[in-house]
Order: sequence, then structure tokens, then C-alpha cells
Amino acid sequence: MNKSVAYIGLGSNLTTPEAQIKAARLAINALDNVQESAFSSLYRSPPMGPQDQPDYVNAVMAVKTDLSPMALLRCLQKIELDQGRVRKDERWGARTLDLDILLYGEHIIDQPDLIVPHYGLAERAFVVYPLQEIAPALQIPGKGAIADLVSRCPLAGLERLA
Ligand code: ROI
Repeated sequence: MNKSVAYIGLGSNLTTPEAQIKAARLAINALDNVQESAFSSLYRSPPMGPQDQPDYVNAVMAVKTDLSPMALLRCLQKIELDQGRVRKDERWGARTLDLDILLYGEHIIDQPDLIVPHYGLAERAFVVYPLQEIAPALQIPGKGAIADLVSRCPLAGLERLA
């Protein structure tokens, strides 16, 4: 089977965020046809967007998979729900777990429920710094080298956790 490398962004700011990220890592590894190839440090950052919510814990994970992008997305959405995510009407509100497909090989995907590379990737310190940690030579389709994205992205309070 032909495997692709996908990068997944993990984020949480409710209900013991570090534990949510660690549980999600295990759940992703338990998926059939998905194998972890790298996992970044955990990072803490103030919320981007509405400020009346707790700080986030974020990480980025690389996986090898032969699931299609849509099949992978459905699996990640199920893990979000299993970990108690409730979809609220408020845009950019607090969440127990957010799993985003950041990149899927070299693919550029533009579908109603899946945009890859992730639309906000280049502006999000909590994505580009962990991504550079695990893939320092990465080229992002349509956006350039990860090192250049990092150099243009202020830390915005991002801290690597011990
Ligand atoms: N802010 C931070 N720091 N980390 C996130 O994962 C995150 N996720 C979001 C919004 C609400 C945009 N803000 C965030 O979805």
C-alpha cells in the first residue's frame, strides 16, 4: 500500500489539556493504518481569537497512513467526540480537543469540510514552531519552507513545556 505522510495539529484548552493531548496521541496510534513517525514537544500559548478562554496546549504529530485525507479526517473527528468535544455555535471557542489535518503529503485539498494545507497554518505560532521542531526541512505546498514561515511568525507567547 502507498503511504502518505500527514501532519496533524493537536490542541486543547479544557479539562486537563495536557492529558487530552496525550490521550489523543494514543487514540491516533490505535487507528488502523496510521502510524506515528514523529511527535513534537507540548507547547502552551495564550488563545488566538477570543481572549476569555484558558491558555491552550498544542502539539504536532507526523503520521504515515494509507487512509485517504477524508477517511483520516473522519477518524480524527470521532476521536474529538470520544474525548468529549461539544460543538458550540461560538466561532473559535474553548474546546477539549481539536485535531486538524495540517498537511497531507504534497496534496492541496479545497473541499467544504477540508482545506489542506490548513488555512491558518502560516499565521499560527502554535503550529509552525512545533512543525519545525519535527520537520525542519519541510516544504509546505503553496506556502514555502517551514523555516521561512517560522521567521515571519512572532512567538505570540508560545512556550515549550518541559
Ligand atoms: N489558540 C491557541 N493558542 N491554540 C489553539 O489550538 C487554538 N485553536 C483555535 C483558536 C480558537 C483559533 N485559537 C487557538 O481553534
